Amino acid sequence: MRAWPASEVPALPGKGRDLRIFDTSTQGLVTLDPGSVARLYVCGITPYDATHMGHAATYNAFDLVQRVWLDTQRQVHYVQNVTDVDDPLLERAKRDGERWEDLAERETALFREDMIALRMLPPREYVGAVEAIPEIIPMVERLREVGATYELDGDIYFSVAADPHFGEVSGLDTATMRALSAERGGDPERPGKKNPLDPLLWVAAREGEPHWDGGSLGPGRPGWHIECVAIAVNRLGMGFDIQGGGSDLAFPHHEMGASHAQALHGEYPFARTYVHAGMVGLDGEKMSKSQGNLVLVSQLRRDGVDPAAIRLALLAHHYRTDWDWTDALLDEAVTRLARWRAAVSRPDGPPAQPVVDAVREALAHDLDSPAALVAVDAWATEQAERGGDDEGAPGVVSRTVDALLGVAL
Ligand code: 5CA
Ligand code: ZN
Repeated sequence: MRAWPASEVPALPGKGRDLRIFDTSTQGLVTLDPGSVARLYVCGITPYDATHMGHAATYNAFDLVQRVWLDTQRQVHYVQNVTDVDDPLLERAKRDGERWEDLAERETALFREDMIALRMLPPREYVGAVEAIPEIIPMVERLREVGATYELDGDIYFSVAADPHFGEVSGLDTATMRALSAERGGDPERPGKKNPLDPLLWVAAREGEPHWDGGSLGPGRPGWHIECVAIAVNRLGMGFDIQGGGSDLAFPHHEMGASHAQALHGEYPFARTYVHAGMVGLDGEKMSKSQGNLVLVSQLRRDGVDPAAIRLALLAHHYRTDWDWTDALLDEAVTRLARWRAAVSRPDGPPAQPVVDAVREALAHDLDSPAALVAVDAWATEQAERGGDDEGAPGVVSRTVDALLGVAL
């Protein structure tokens, strides 16, 4: 699948610091040591509705990861998927009397436009579930060979008992796992399963649903978790640096994905760290396509909102906190953007290096974007109140804000 064009990342003086980030699996901060090519997998959209602020906030967090790594003069091998065949997409297409392929293509195209507008750097590889089916089938076959699967009325399940490390990503107790499994696409109540938590690897063809020739698996379509495992492991290998997504993916999606890969390869771990962004809500409810309580990036753009202001509104929250979208947040971001733009429009100003250092420091410390904004605010205030005579300082600040925060002033 085609990704989207990258906005330019200006070079900054000096070099950034190594990223320390909170790992869900160990519940602590980890200093990553990614080598010359950092490896990042972020779970992509299920394209049945447009990008909302929750998606945008999650992709913003991982865009910061990529930008911090680029600033340490590393390359970044970033892979993202598109879940372009799955139950919610099929249900929505059916409801609206549309071909599921058309729905997926249209919403993916809109997502790309939103990502470009928000200045999110693209993944190096952007891969759809449908195009990954030829990779998924042999993986399920191998899982069957190692004894990690069983069949139920033609459907193929993964046995969580096959991975001794099952449960270590999310660290949840069984009752919580069971409740979340029911909420998030699992089928813990289905009779005949060995463990209620066992997830589907291959869904046997059903009347009126799309299916593919699965070879020895029979006609059907892939389960959700194996999709991301195939796309990630075949491009990044085992033990890549960060598996990322919103906190709603820690269980079951990332837990199951890790177990699929670990059982398949007999190697540990799937990812070195599991990083999760908080949930963005509206009026106290998680913003979700299924609930329909959405503030859409594309709608705000149509209303004439500057995407740089949307991005500043996202950056005003630490990525791990849960927060609610409000119109007031957007107003604050619009004001901040105007102040920053005025401050960098002069030829000289207060020294820029402290701002570069502070933004780098803030982001390297678990992506503390609110602290980064405070540093730029302080410089803009100084510029407005007293000015400064460092020639070129506004240019350096402007490039810092662009390179590290993805905001073009
Ligand atoms: N296609 C799967 C991942 S393989 C999926 O979860 N798609 S999604 O469209 O539902 O979500 C895309 C990304 O946005 C995921 O990382 C998800 O965790 C994140 N996300 C969804 N809703 C919110 C929200 N309200 N706040 C923050 N992030 C969210
Ligand atoms: Zn995923």
